[in-house]
Amino acid sequence: MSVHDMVIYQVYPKSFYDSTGSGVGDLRGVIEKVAHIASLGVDMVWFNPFFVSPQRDNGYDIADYYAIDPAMGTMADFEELVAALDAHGVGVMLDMVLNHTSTEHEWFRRALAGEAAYQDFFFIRPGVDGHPPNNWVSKFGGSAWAPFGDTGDYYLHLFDVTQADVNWHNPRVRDEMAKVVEFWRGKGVRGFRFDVINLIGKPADLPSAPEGTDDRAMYTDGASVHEYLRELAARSYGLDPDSVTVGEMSSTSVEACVQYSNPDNDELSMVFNFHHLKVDYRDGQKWTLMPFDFAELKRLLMDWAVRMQEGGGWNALFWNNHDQPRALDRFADPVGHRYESATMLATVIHLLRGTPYVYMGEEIGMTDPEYTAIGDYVDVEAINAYAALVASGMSDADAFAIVHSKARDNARTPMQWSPEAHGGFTTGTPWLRPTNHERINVADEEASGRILPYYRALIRLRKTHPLIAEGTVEPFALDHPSVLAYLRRHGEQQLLVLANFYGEPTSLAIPDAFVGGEILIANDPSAEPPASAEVLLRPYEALAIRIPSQPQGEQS
Ligand code: TEU
Repeated sequence: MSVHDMVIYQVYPKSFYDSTGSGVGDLRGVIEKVAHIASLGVDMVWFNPFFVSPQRDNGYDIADYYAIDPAMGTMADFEELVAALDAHGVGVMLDMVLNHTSTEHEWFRRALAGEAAYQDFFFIRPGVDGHPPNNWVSKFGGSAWAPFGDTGDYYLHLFDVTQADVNWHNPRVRDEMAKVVEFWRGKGVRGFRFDVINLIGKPADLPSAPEGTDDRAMYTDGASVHEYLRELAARSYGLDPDSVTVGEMSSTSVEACVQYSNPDNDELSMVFNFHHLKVDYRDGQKWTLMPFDFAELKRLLMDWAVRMQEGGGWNALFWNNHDQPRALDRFADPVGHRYESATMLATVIHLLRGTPYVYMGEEIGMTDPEYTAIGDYVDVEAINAYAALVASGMSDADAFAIVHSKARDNARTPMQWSPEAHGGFTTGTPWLRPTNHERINVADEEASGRILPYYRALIRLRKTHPLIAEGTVEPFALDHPSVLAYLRRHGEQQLLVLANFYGEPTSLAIPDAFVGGEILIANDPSAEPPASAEVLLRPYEALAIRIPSQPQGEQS
């Protein structure tokens, strides 16, 4: 199977379905909902981490890579889940958090207890004049260094203080990490998502960032990442033609991503980057409020599409994940035009060059929750950010407005299965509260909704049209103020994809060749083949026009 015609579904297990009434989702809950996943036509499910963890960062703080968090189920449940998905031809992708471990991991405990061999598993350094060893900051706020017990030394944590960065320069660490991947491959797992994997090549001397420069440049996409990835591949997934790997690349560059994902380099199948999801950050800062910059969004999406193609790289395509507020709320209109917005955004991603990912709930047009108090949020990042904003002198109301629009919890609310209590997610008290399940839920979508069928149709198109899976991409009408457009070509065939990102109608000129072309898919069921080279688009309309309309040897 090629990753080019795959579509991957993301499940946040804590919030998918609770089979026990504990208020937290679990593996048996996913087993109960396999039919929903399979009905989408996806090839693989990426599960966020469900390993043993103190849950300081919702499972991204792993204390044991080989065991399932008892709150989520047992190894037998996991094996049953793999089999249940496999029965529908759906594979499993696990989240490998190999850049850091929980400070409750045995390696860190033994390091703290004084075992030198394990101290070399982490970055432990003396302070400088009573200050941390360098000026790096944690992505969750504050210094990236914390006291290492009472030794007077510090350990590095680029994320939460309980997530200690692991020293990949140590060959024993690399052995251990390859063993982890092999263990899960032994359970039939063929997909791996590698968390912030472009941070594993930080220089061993951990230099401070020069005054006034961004410290991320010091540790991101470091020279040795590529070498370590190739080594990991060679020891585990590298020779398996069925393996699917995706690296999460934090603050990366196209050049680096080409290298990670060009098949000739034997590193990864594809990469996630986040540049297009920072177009509503003021001055590059997440904890701000700003309407999204459409021109920049377009420029970034098209620039990455073209440059990844030129370099033979492969992108993972996504609007949503467990770290991002819902794209519907950020880039479109979840109130007045929910159907059009959801399907327009989906069209843009699913017809592009790359592998689309659907984040649970996206397929029914789920939105950010309508929370009203800071107490509704549980994510460590949101809580730290709120405190920092208030400490900086901002009013509670302004700080709340920012958290409300930016918090990762926006994506983590339970999957809304039905209009019943807690969206049918749990019979207990949900760990995070859904707010609009009476209006937005799977049962209603199945009965009479239009978003879910549209997702199924889009996913099917990739499987039936090499034009979508394999075609080249080029931007179209880059200067248009409200339409994102691109062309795909494959042999004789061409596809023109148009998406109006705004609530007002607009028009644009298309190449004459597309006049009278076939509508491959449109979110307006009454859309007709264009009668002239001037196409009128309704609010949030998405339209894909194909020529020639009846290719030989391909069924639509
Ligand atoms: O996220 C990496 C990452 O860079 C995030 O911190 C992202 O920038 C942030 O969430 C946006 O606000 C990965 C996981 O996806 C995330 O859930 C983890 O918290 C993080 O790594 C640490 O493992």
